[in-house]
Formats: sequence, structure tokens, C-alpha cells
Amino acid sequence: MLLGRARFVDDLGHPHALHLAFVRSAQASGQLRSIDATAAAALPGVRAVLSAADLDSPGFVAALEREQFVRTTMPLLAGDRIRFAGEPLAVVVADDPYLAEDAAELVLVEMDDREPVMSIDAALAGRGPVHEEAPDGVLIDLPMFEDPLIQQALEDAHLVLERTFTSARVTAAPMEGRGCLAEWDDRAEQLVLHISTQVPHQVRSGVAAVMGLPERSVRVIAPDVGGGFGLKCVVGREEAVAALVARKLGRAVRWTEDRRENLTSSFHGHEQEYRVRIGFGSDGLIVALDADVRCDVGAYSVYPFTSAVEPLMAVTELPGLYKVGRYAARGRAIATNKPPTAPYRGVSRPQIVLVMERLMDTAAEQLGMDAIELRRRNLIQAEDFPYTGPNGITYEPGSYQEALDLCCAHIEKAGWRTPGAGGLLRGVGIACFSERTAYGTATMGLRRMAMTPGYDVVHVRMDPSGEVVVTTGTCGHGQGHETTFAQIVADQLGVHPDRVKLRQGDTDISSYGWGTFGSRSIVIGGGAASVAARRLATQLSAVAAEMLEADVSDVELMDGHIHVRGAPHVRVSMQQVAQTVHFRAHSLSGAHEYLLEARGEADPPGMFSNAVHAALVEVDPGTGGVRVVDYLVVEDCGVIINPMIVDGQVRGGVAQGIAAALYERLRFTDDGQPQSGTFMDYLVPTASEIPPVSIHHLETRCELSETGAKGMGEGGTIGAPAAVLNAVNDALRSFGAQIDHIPVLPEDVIAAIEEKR
Ligand code: MCN
Repeated sequence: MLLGRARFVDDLGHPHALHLAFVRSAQASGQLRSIDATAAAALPGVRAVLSAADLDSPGFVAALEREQFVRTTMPLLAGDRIRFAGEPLAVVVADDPYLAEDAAELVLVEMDDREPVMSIDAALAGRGPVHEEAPDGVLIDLPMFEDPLIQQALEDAHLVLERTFTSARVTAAPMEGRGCLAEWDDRAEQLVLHISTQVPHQVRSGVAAVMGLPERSVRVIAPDVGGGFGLKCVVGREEAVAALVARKLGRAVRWTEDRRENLTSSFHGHEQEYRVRIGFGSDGLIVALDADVRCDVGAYSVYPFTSAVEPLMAVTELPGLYKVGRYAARGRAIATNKPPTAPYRGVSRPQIVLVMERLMDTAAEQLGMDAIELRRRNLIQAEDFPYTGPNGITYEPGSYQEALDLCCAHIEKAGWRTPGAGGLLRGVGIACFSERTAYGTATMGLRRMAMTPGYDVVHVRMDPSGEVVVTTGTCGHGQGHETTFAQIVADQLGVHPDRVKLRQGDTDISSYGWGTFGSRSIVIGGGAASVAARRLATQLSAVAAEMLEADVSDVELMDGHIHVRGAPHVRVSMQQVAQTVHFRAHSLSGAHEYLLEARGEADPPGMFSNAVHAALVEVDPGTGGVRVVDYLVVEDCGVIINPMIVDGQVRGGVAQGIAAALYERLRFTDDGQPQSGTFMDYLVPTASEIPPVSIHHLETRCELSETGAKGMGEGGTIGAPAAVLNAVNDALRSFGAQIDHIPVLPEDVIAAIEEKR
């Protein structure tokens, strides 16, 4: 990628491809009356203008097998009801992309406007509804961990805090938006869909379903993908439309999302509100936690994860790495007339960590206790592992206390506690958290999705030249899997990682797999690769032992050779072994299998990485401006496969977390018009807003994981909002001001100070 050799969807040449442009709704809510495409269709070079009726597809129905879940349909193009501004209503197919866009503007849409539902409160007040199936706007209501004794526990508590926390609607903003190139291959009777996705097999299942085809008739290929952050782990309707159009017209078609479409019409996340009551004993221990979580999930339930992802994650994992006496929570997914939400990096964990860490700081102040000491008392202790919380989750060993100690030591060393100069207020914020990663089918199954992700299967093959090819159903898109998978396989085979090539992102070459999301790839895909490589190593050893006339238990794989233990000069090269197996099979005893290939699989229960983040900020009480001056991460993701990649993941994640804490926010007018349609309105931080991030590692080997690794790809994003918000509040301490929402904009700082004045 750094050498410019990457190939993204839009780089794929196709001499005859037609181009798509979508006609999108200008209003947030309404009843479609008519679409008049006469003028558009008359433009020379326009091949077709299609609306819902022309596609004749059932659309996506994401399902959860829970009685509280309301099933709704996301049509590929809106047929009668329009549910958000930017929703696709029709598609123009033309010879070039500019013509397609011009023609889309000529399409006349008539609709009867309805008053849009633009907030959780409006939805619950009975406005709308967005879907007739959910009259009160609630797509799922999850009363989890109901505890009849919680009220009493709160009444008996020494200190009770009752607070509300909110986080704004944001979006992943990957550098490469969505896009696809779809072609019907008449000879193979197969739809070939090149698409920018994190989940090729899930796209195959979704597209095959909406096209009414068997899965073998759809081949999904993800070339290089320029970031996804969750936005590309669901199946988009535009790409499904492209597939249907390609088949219908018998022509290749392509669609490249532009930035405005990406910001206003793709997938959002994290618009949540937490109403929390927490009780502490006089010793500072948490005796009870009761939360009501409301998530604005937008207009549709996304396929296949559903709209329940955010509330489910929030209520299940809210206590985090703290021991909580009694726990009860309710989580709701509420539909509004905004674009749908997808599982954006961290999925509710940036919010739940923010909630718990704000509560820790606030409680410490009211208890007159040191905030670090309060955390220390409540953390799961080393002797508690494996610890099962009132949320039913079992936590395997981590370095919770150690990480906190290390973080505090570094803060002291760095001299963060000195006062600010020039009228600036300095603040230090801490966030401790654990991050469940690598959710296997047993854990995912508890969500009761109609499709349960979790396992992965990897094949490792050695070709006659002794080179190794690994095929996987995971689908890295910026995480460096080409490097880390090669490392894992190379370790098992005793070859240099350069001799191992990863092939991913093609449903015709790998077994069904679940793609890359939920920080799952290194543990699940990497674990499966390790198992497969070990099995291949066994095959290689057996052949080499026969060639060397040695006992199989006496041979060792090392430096691209297999030698007799203790006699490194008695050896054969991998290439010699590979050529013997492939080209001279008859010379072997016959007990060996043909070819050198093995399959490995992994389906772990899910494991917890942990980290402590710390932010140093300076707040200007005159302008309300906040600058993050320095940032520190202590993290433990088990055995680290590649430290450079892990550091890169942490830094990128921290940048995204700081963005959510201080800059990014998608806004809408009351009548549903998106107001953040460009990067002038949606503030993605640049390098100048992101401070240096120093990273310190701890390594608690994970016994549940094949390689000892735990995942970590979301951690940076999870910890940063809480650390930054705590730091801002610390800076404002002298005013007694308190801010419990993100992003914290300059006007919020000024308002908080003014209120206290
Ligand atoms: N790694 C390691 N040692 C460990 C753990 C991880 O060397 N103990 C390495 C892995 O080998 C991998 C990377 O770190 O190369 C991340 O691994 P993992 O935690 O398994 O996460 P995934 O590879 O499954 O990536 C998913 C995660 C998620 S959920 C989001 S969202 C996200 C993220 O990764 N989106 C990203 N990082 C991203 N990075 C980029 N550039 N683009 C995105 O869209």
C-alpha cells in the first residue's frame, strides 16, 4: 500500500462497465407518490432508470430470534415509504458517471411529506411511527439481568449517583467510501461482485438471498479495502442493487460512493443515551448499578447484525472490568428518520467505558477518595480470575491492576500534574477498560441472530516450490493481516515469513468465513492458520523423515529445511520435500496423503484484552478550546504477534476516539435534513489535532487462544473518549463544572463554566 501498489475497487478496469447513480430522497419521511424518469431516460447514453418495482426483490430482513425483536424490512430501493433523507429511490444506469449523476438530477419524485421522527423522545412519544410494525418506535426492548433486590441495594448504599450520559451520532468515515463492480458471468452462471467490504461471505449470503440465487452463483471479491471500521461489515443496499442491475441488463456496472453519500446515506453509529444509577458502599465498593440505555438506530435494521447490536453490547458489557454487586439494565433500539446504524468500531464500548469512568471520577470526588484508589478497589483482582460477573460474563486473566499501576507511574514520570501556564487549565483523565474480542459462536449465539458468526476456517498449502499459500475467510482491510498471518504460519513451518502469502477476500477461494470485525481476526483466523500450519508441519515431517530415513519424532523444521534433531547437516529443504510430494508421489511409501495441504479451524469463546488510557489536555476557559497535549496507553492484548502493527492499531484507534470526544458529530435539522454532508461540517481531526501517543505493553498469555494472543483492533477507540472527557472535567474542576456528553465542543465548555459562574 505504501508503494502505491494497492488496488481498490475503483482501480479495477473494465472496458464496458456502465455507471450507476442513485436518486435519493430529499425529505426524511414521506409517502412516495410517483417517480417520473422521462427526462432522465431521454438523455443519450442513459441505459436505464430503475425503481423498486423494476427490481422485484424482497429486500433485506435482518432477524434476531427474540420475541422482543420487531422484524422490519429494508427494501433495496424505497418503494412507498421513505424513511430518511438520502434514502435511495431509483437508480440511473449510464455510460459514464457524470452523465449518470446529471440524469439522476432530472428524475422527478413526488411524495407526500410526513413529519419526521428525529429524536428518541419523539419516537417514544408516539410520533411517526417509522415502521408500522413498531408503533412506539422500539425495534427491540431488552430488559436484561433484572434484579428484584437492586432497588433495596441502591437505597442502602452510602452514596448514590444518578446521571445521564450521551454521545452524538458519528460515522466511520473510511478513506475509501463504499463501491462495487458487478458483472454477470453468463458462462459460469455467476454474479461476480467486486466490493469494498469487510465481510465477503456475508455479502454473498445477503446478495444471493435478495437475488433469489443459490450461493454458488454469487462470487464476492474484496480487493484492497481502504478502511471500514464497521461501516463495511454490513450488507449495503446500493451494492445489492448493482448486482441486480448487472444481471438484469447483462452488463457490468459499477458504483463509487462519493463523500457526501458516505456521510449522509451510508451507516452511522453511537447515538446513545445512558440513564444510570450507581450505589457505592462507604468503602468505595460498587454495590449496585442500574442502567437504562437508549440507542437511536435510525431508519432500518441492518443485515445481518440487526439494530440490536448497540443496546445488546451496552447492557451486556457495561460493568466492564469492575466488580459490581448487583446489576440490572434495560436496552432499547429506537427507530428514527435518520440513516441506519451499523456496528461502528467499538460498538457501544466507547460509551460504556465513558459512563463507568465518569462515574468513577464523580464518585471519588463525592466520597473524598482518590480516583485511582477507588478504581483499584473495584477492579477485578488477580485472585478473582476466572471471574464471572452479574452480567454472566466470565473474564479470563488480565493485568488490570498492573496496567493501572504502570500508567500512574508513567504519568508521574512525565510530569503531567504540573499546572497549566498562560491562563490555560490543565487536566488529566484516566480510563480503565477491558475489551472483549474474538467472539466465537458460543458467545455470538447468545445474541440470537438468525445468522451467528464466530468460527473461521483456514487452509494452508505448500506448492511444489516450497512456497506457502494461506486462504482465509477473514478479510483484513488495513490491519496488516498479510504480515501477521504469515508470521504465525511461518513460525509453525520453520520458513521465512516472505515465503508465506495470504489470499483473502474471495468467496470462491476460501471456505465460508465471517470476515473482519469485532477484533476477531488474529485470534480466530490467526488461530485457525496456526492449527492448519501445525497439521501441515506434521505432513512435512512425515515425508522428510522417510526421505532422511529417520524417525518422525526425530525431525525438526527450521530455516526452510527439515533436519534430524542434533544433526543439522542431515537435512532436506522444504522445496525438496514439496517436489517429492507433488512430482514423485510414487517414490514415497504410500502412507502419505497426496499434496501438502491442511485445514485449521478456530471458534474460541471470546477473550478480554485490557488497557488503561490517560490523556493530558489543556482547556482555554476564554475560548472553550480543548487541546490534547499528550496521550498514554498501557495495553495488554496477550501475546503480541507484531508490535509495530499493534502500535499502529492503537494510534489509529486513539485518533478515532479523540475525534468522537472533541470533534465529530452528525447533525440534522428538525425536519430531518442532514447538516454534515462534507468534511467542512463533519470534523475529522487531522494530524495536528492528534498528540503523540506513547504505548506500553503488558503480555498476559491467553490460554483460550491458539497463539496466546487476544484481539485489540478496537481498543484505541474504546478508551479515548472516556480519558479525554475525564481530562476536560479535571481541567474544569475549579469551576465545579461537569460535562457528561461527547463531543465536547468549545461552546459546551463555555456553557458549563457560565452555568457555574
Ligand atoms: N495483532 C497482533 N497481536 C495481537 C493482537 C493483534 O499482532 N495480540 C495484530 C493482528 O495481527 C492484526 C491487528 O493487530 O494485524 C488487529 O488484530 P485484531 O485485534 O484481531 O483485529 P482485526 O484484525 O479483526 O481487525 C478488526 C478491528 C476492528 S473491529 C475495526 S472496526 C478496525 C480495526 O480493526 N477497523 C480498521 N482496525 C482498523 N484498521 C484500519 N486500518 N482500518 C480499519 O477499517
